[in-house]
Amino acid sequence: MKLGRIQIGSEVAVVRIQDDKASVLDLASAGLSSLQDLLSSPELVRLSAELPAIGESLALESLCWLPPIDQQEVWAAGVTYKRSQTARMEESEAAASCYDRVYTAARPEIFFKATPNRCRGHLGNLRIRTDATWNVPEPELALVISRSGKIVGYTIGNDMSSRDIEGDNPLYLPQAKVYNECCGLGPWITLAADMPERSSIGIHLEIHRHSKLVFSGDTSVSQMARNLEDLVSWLLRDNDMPNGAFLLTGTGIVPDSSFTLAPGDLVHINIDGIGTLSNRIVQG
Ligand code: DO4
Ligand code: MG
Repeated sequence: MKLGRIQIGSEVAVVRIQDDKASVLDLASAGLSSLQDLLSSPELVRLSAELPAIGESLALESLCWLPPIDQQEVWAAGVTYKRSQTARMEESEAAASCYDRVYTAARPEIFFKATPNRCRGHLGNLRIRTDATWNVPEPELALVISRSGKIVGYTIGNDMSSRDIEGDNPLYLPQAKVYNECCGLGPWITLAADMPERSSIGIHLEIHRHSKLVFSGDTSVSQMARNLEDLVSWLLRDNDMPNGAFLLTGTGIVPDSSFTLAPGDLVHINIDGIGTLSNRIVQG
């Protein structure tokens, strides 16, 4: 089962996606008012399947997708794949030992990534900072965490990053990571029970410029050095999430150092069991 959020005129609707069609869910019939309420319901699986639909089912291509987030905070884990460790050690000689140590330490790197207003959904624009010169998308499996701290679903996250700012000084990490339209989420959430076995989840990134493929890369969740529940338990240590949370689980795909995103680029991230999140890159 997949759940998403769409814009219809001035209204926001929660949809169930099945057989390449979306149906608007009548949340009020179950006393719910948001996707977040549904995701934190103990009856999530049953309600997702059984909530009555309002109106006709809709073709997916015709919809205006919103990121599948209401009021949750978005956090991210870093240096969870060998490729991220290596790329960051190259990016910053001064901070190389920090990345080296965190890759093997018991405590993972976890940082605050975005508020809902900084997130964009499928086909929305993602931004390069005006003061950054070296930028990349980071294609990441995103965990959807309920108010009670359970992984209830998965979506695709794009942890947009300014490598020159982070590489200059690791204390600039929040500025390299958190700014307007810095985070892609979507296109929808696949409920946990419907995901493929973790070790077989592939992640694929393509970047197109003027209709030409300028970068592609692949990884798999099996390459991650961390366990997903362990990451969630670190996130929630002394850190309540009364609205639930999203946790991006780190990138295993980093383009070579000569590559930087340009305004107009189209970034496609595909993750098995979820689908494809596509975003246009803008700057300024
Ligand atoms: O250490 C900085 C950020 C790491 C990160 O975002 C990643 O590995 O995905
Ligand atoms: Mg990242």
